[in-house]
Amino acid sequence: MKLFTVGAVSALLSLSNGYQDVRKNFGDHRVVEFPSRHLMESEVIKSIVDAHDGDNLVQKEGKVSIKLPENGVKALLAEGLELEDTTEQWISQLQANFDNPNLFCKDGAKACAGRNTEDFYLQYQDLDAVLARVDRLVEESGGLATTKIMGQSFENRDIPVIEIGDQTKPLAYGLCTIHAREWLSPMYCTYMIEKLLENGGHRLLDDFSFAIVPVGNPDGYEHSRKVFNLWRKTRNTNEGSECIGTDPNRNYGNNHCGAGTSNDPCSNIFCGPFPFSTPEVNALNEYAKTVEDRLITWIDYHSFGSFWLSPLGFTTGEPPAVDYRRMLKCMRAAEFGAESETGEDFTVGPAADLLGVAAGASDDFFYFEYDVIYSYTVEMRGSSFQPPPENIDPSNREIFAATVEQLDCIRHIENL
Ligand code: 0X9
Ligand code: ZN
Repeated sequence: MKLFTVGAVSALLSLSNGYQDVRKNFGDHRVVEFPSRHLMESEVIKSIVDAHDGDNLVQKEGKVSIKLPENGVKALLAEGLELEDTTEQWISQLQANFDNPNLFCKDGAKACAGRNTEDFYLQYQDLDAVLARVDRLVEESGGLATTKIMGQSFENRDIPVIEIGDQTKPLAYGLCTIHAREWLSPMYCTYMIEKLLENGGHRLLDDFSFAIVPVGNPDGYEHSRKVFNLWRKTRNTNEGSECIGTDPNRNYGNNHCGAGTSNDPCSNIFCGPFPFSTPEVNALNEYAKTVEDRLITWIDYHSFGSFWLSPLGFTTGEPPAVDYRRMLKCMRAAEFGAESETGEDFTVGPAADLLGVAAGASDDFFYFEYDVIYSYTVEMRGSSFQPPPENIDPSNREIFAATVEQLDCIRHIENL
């Protein structure tokens, strides 16, 4: 008789809860670490990585980790590169999560959403639980918060935006979960809404209003949670291609399809056929148009690596000093806020200088098109997209503390 292994049994038992075999998800892909991220500036290397749809997983401490198929690795080695193969570390880190019975709340959306604050953030939550909790928070806010549906995703899911406070005040526009696999992000926006509404309303509401989108890419998030944990993009079909999805953070209308993007629908950084081609990013922008005159800050919460990033992203270098001085001051305030809360050390600066060039992203778009000086991308903590769930609470606390410091800094500079 053939016996199931323990892993296979637990896989079968928890299939409906999104259990995944990370090694199977990887297929023949490997993760290789480059000793210096500047190697990525070489045209030869860039073209090999692009030709194999290399997935740039992270850049940290001058190094870069790229996931790409075996053939791509061979092509890089043929160039004489010295690469460290970190595939096994990645697989074991990500798989440890799925083997942890406490990774997700499995009690059903209603029960999960109804947990007390401490318990809700002990585990990752799926889309329904996140949105059910947000609904409950809004309902119980005594009119302090309201929900608007800003649009629908490609698969026709509603995308809610939560408006908090007096919507005539300067507006902080916050986005979570635009990249599907960055699971700390939906947990954070839910927490931020909770904190802003707690005890009759946070003091920040004296000077600011908020518009918070907890899950900007609901189709992708569900796919990452339930089918393929490293899914990044949206889930739209692409004409003339078998490949699915667009990188929503390459789909904005500033330097669309410029450097650090791809025109290949199979790429993880596919910019889409035209700006705002994805209904998700289009909805974010249509909403922005309706609040344009009040927009004071844009914050796009991603993960991972602990960065607080400003423009420029489409090219290296700083924005004009008159703007960058203010951007930097408030990034440093955020850095201080995070560090004081948990000791986590954030690196701050222009996006392209720190992470490499990537055009068509939200930070540049809000800065250039809507003149939002305080336009940021945050990369939350961790050494992978799905750090163990014990990270959720400290991540929430440090990012909220950082956001509060950032807003206090803006208030101070702009005399609000
Ligand atoms: O590449 C991105 O979209 C962001 N990193 S992530 O790993 N979360 O995908 C960084 C975007 C930074 N901003 C610009 N390059 N403009
Ligand atoms: Zn991201």
